[in-house]
Amino acid sequence: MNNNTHSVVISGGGLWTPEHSISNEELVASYNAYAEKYNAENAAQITAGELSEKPLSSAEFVAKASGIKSRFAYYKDGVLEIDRMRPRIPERADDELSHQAEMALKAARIALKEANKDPSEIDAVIVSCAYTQRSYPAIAIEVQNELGIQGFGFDMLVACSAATFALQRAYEMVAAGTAKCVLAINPELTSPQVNYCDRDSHFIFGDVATATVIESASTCTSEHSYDILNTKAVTSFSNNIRSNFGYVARAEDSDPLADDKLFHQEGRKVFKEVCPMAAEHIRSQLESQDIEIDSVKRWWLHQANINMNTLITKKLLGRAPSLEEAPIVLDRYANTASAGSLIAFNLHHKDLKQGDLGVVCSFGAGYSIGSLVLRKR
Ligand code: CO8
Repeated sequence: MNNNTHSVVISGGGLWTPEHSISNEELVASYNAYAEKYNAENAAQITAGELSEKPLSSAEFVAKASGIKSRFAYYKDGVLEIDRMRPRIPERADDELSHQAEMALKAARIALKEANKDPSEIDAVIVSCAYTQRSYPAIAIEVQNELGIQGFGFDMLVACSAATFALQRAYEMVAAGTAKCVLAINPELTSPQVNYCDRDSHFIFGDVATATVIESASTCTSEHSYDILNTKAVTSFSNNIRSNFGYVARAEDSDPLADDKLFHQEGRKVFKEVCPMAAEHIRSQLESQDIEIDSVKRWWLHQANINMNTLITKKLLGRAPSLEEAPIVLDRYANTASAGSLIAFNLHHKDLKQGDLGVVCSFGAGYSIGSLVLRKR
């Protein structure tokens, strides 16, 4: 828990949306064709009880259970091919810009413009997301190099809370004086980790990139900026959302393409356990700041499931929030790992008036919850 005694602000945000999208109908048609082919090809083993039949998916179920109607894809090619079921992303040579750096740069350039900042004024770059496509050199250092930024950059991974935790680290760096102006970027390239052959999770994720500029109020010249009044983070270990993808797999002689190396979860348990944690987290944070819950004008919440968001805000407000109060973007974007709350922020903040309060909050894998209380300047 901390108080903003050094006037640290968010001075700009950037959102980059990939050009390709995949509707529930397209995704489900492809999954069902894959499942029917699998079931026909393995009919004897399924009848003998040696293999389980692949159940069929439904676009209506997906929309009702999750609120997701569509998702964006960095590369759509390959995802809907029933003999592939994963994106076909061309490999790039070491001297070419990496895919994630490309996504990061697109969002970063928008954020810099919004913040009215030149790269020469940035002195730290954080790339924070659910996965980075390699361990080193850091994607952040590649982005730093492309933008000609002096100073330092590093990558960090905190799954669903990568974006909010990065904002908190940026806040602390500016408050402590170890950086003057920080660019925090979330290139969420989730599609390579989605198991498009799994009925229960094939619909959940989409690709996107968000970026945010954090600096001292004394240097801020942007039109829309927010005092960071308070930050709060918590983690609590859970295996209910997991991916075993990692560099040790080679030494373990395990199958690098096995299902457990992709995103998998106990969705029901996550729902049940995370909602009360998130609601209590926000409630106690606001209470510690003597902020009445009803005085918060905007809730930029993590976007994993519309029913989770409704339940959390109902617990807080005692009523369902309007879409203006708690914007939902997951109908178009799906779950974008850590970027969801910042997509909501980027699309829904410019109408706020000076003094209006808002809360950014992420919740999910880890478990992890990260939140910031903001006030429009
Ligand atoms: N089509 C049709 N029917 C289905 C489907 C489908 N696609 N899927 C499930 N069903 C069926 C089930 O078989 C079940 O049938 P029955 O009642 O006969 O057993 C019925 O529908 C209900 O199934 P569930 O209980 O599984 O359904 P829920 O109502 O619980 O909804 C959800 C499933 C949508 C997954 C829901 O549980 C949920 O959203 N939970 C929370 C999930 C969450 O927040 N997860 C966090 C995600 S992690 C994250 O945000 C970042 C991680 C890092 C990034 C990873 C990038 C790849």
